[in-house]
Amino acid sequence: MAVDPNAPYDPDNIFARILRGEIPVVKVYEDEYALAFPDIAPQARIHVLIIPRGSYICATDFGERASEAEQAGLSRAIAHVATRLGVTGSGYRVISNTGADAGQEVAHYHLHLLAGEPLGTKLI
Ligand code: D5M
Repeated sequence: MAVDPNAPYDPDNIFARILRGEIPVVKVYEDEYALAFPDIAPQARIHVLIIPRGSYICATDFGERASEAEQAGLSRAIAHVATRLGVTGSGYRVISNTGADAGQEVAHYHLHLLAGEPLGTKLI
């Protein structure tokens, strides 16, 4: 079911559980602001999710409530992940779905990083 961006944050959503270590993931990158791990249903040769550690539902929520440090931290995490994956030269795409029309399924703000092949018009 699509996420309702106006509903309260659900602390038991799957990414919150991953952040608490209740569901194991392969950590591509982590720091005090962000965690990155492979998407379970990859839509490109490389498909990694980057999530803030804070409890934010979507891009609107994150943009409105996250501190400057959290926003800068997530932005820097994108660069760290891309560097770690070795795709800064070949290129990559960062996408975030918010709400029903975008098809957001998990109610914890996340960025999809797609790379590893010519992406054309590929979205997720
Ligand atoms: O994208 C939500 C994404 O989250 C979707 O591409 C699948 C992915 N997903 C869901 N559960 C997991 C686990 N456990 N590990 C890794 N990836 C997961 P959205 O933008 O909300 O449609």
